Amino acid sequence: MSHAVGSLKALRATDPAVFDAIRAEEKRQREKLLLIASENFASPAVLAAQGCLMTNKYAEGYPGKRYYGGCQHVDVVEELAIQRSKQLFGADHVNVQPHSGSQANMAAYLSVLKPGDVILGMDLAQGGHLTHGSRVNFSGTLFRSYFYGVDRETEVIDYDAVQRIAEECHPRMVVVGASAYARILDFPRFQKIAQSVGAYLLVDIAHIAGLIATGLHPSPIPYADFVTTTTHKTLRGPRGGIIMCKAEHAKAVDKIIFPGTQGGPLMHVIAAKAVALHEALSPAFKSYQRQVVANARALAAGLAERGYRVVSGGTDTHLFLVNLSPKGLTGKEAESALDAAGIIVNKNAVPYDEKPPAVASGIRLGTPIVSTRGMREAEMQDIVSLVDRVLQQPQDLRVQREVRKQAKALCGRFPIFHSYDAAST
Ligand code: DSN
Repeated sequence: MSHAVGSLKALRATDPAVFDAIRAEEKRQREKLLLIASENFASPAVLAAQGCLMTNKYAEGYPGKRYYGGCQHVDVVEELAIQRSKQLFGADHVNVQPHSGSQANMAAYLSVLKPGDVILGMDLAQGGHLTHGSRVNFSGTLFRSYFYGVDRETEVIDYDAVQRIAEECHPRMVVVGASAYARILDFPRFQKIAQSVGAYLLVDIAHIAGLIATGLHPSPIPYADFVTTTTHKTLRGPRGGIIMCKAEHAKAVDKIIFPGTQGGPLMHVIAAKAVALHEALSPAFKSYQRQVVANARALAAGLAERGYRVVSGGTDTHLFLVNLSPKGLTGKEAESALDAAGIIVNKNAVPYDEKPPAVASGIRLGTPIVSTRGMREAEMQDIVSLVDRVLQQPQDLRVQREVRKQAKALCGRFPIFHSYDAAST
């Protein structure tokens, strides 16, 4: 076996089926307008690190305290990832080994809770996350979960109601964080609520990590016992998780990640996390995050001007929901018509949705990817026109064909990815 490390030519020669699928995915990412709020385009440097030969190394344990020899170099990248996370977020303690956001949350829970303890999180149906106590997830079967949500009128979190529910259910942990909530989260208020009932506070910043890293959303670090995140959403790194905590929880967190819930860390992914965190410390990353938020605001305002009902009336972040009931459309129909037109969104429940999640009354739109491509407010207006044209006539195949061409042309003005083409010639 002799080939360049990470060579795409080697991949094509060894496994043309996988190579072709990857190349087709690259074309999809290059040519379609991707508005999934939880996705982003990792940089070439992040991709290079994630595809590197550190995948070959076992490194159970932590830097300087491993269960395997030969860990000198993987120790370097893990230390860099830890130091950079601390610098970026200001946390006392960081563990960069969670394979995912779910595993980071599991570790945060199990470091201080016992099965059967009560947790209080945001309702998945109103913008929360599966791992915040949903009955179909470990968090809702291992723990007794209760939920808070948003006010029916304002569609923002009703903090007085959260306080009332906390007093009723006496949680051991209050969980904050969302996957479909567009407004600033009030962390000091959540801390007060948690403290008033003697609960720990866990804040899952997966969606807004990039905004927090750059000061565009207040930080939960001073208020929370635990802060978890994924690294691949607004933070624009590799797919994975990170857990941060107060110094007093450091030992328990490290122990529950390894050996408690995980084995060998993914050292190639940790290397890529280090690279992403380095990028996130740059001034360019702050400008990028500013544009993400400006673009989301422009997109939401543009759609509202065309008569779309934006949940909570707008956004403070990288995403927002559109309630399509007034337009007589379901989220499922909209997602499918837009997909056919080269615009990728996901159907999403809106607060107090009466439709099942697989149909849903809304769609969720986010701007991390289009902003990574370099699009700005003017292009958001182009996207508004394209989305509106499709949703006005969701059955019209001619419209979908025309919009697909326009979406591709718009993406073509903001080119990205050339490597797979280069490898295949
Ligand atoms: N699935 C992610 C999202 O789309 O928000 C959350 O884990």
